Amino acid sequence: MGIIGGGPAGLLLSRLLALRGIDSVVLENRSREYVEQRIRAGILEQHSVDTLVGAGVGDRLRREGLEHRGIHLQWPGTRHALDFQQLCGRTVWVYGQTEVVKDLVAAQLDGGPPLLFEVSDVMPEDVDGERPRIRFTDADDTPQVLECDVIAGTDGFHGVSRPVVQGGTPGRVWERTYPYAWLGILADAPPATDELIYAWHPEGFALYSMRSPSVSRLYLQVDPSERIEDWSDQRIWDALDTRFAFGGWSVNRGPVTDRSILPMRSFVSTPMRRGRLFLAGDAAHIVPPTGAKGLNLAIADVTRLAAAFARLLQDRQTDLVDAYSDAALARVWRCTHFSWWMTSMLHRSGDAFDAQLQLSQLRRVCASEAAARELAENYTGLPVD
Ligand code: RFL
Ligand code: PHB
Repeated sequence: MGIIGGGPAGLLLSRLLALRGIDSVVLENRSREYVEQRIRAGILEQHSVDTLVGAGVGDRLRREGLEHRGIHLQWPGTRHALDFQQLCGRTVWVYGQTEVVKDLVAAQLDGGPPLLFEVSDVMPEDVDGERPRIRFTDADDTPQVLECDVIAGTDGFHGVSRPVVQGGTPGRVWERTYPYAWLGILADAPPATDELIYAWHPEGFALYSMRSPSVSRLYLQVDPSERIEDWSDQRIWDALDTRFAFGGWSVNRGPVTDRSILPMRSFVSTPMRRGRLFLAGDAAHIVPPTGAKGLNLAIADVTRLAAAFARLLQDRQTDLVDAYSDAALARVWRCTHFSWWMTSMLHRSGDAFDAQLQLSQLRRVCASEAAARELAENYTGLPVD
């Protein structure tokens, strides 16, 4: 079978299929260096960890990943710890998406199915028939055709697969663009906190995250029209100090090694299938990063898809592929709601009434075990059926 896109979704799908004895070819339009360096997500739900370990790519994750029992919620004058382990019996892990991708690429190149980098002109064809194919140009500029039983479109938000699905199925797109963006930095500085801090502040949201005991990952809410050139290191650190201010505590500074501004949107494209072409991960849906759900949803999608493909190709039963889109979308919408809710609770809208509602909601989450558990269950990931 053919897999378009070698991000975490495509690479993990190929691995899960190989373990079930199903051949695949992964087509990636970027270079290996590029996909391994792209800084993105950092939080893995327990079921994502279990899936990676079960797929035989969890050794380094278990050695180097940092298990986190909870998060801190903060607003001026208050920093409150939520203990996920106590609230719902589950935890999350800090382990960079870059590391997940490196582990998956290494496993694939070590005797796994073919993974072709730097391909171009990728196009799925005849997806409504029994024998779809993918046309592409390989890294040596030679046109190629890959005949497939089924095709997975795991080519991210800007890929070619979603337009093909939308072109042939009655469906629709659901979208919300938020009037916020995140300025994210990676810094060689030991995190000054044991758990992530989600901070509400009148000047805007800030998030204190990390990648390792010596590397911090920090985010600031900024206006989407902001330009990264206008943010000097000094300005970034000063804004972080202001928004995280709490007693005598302060943010640890260090050399900034990466910086970017990211737009925030919710996006769901339904259905996630046309004929023998199936979408998974960011190709079908995007969530704002506030709930740390994007990578975890991509992993949940391909776990479901691998089982459905095995059922189709090995048992010749169509029940699981037929159920795939609706079942995956149920989880997608839960995560879409949670990510929207976290985003709405924590970001400065500029409206004083909104600010009072946000503070009331934050106080409620910290005062009521039921409200805290609702956040904890969603953050650590609801069980996969
Ligand atoms: P990806 O990672 O975008 O991979 C798609 C791959 O397809 C390739 N591609 C093509 N290949 C062949 N032909 C074409 N025509 C192609 N077009 C594209 C691309 O080069 C790429 O390699 O999608 P995938 O695999 O679905 O994975 C999704 C995740 O990357 C994404 O959801 C997360 O990064 C979102 N996200 C977070 N998710 C979490 O679960 N926890 C987090 O803490 C978290 N933090 C984040 C995030 C995303 C962020 N950004 C930059 C959007 C923080 C940030 C800053
Ligand atoms: C990250 O570490 O990149 C990260 C953590 C939590 C989020 C989003 C991003 O909600």
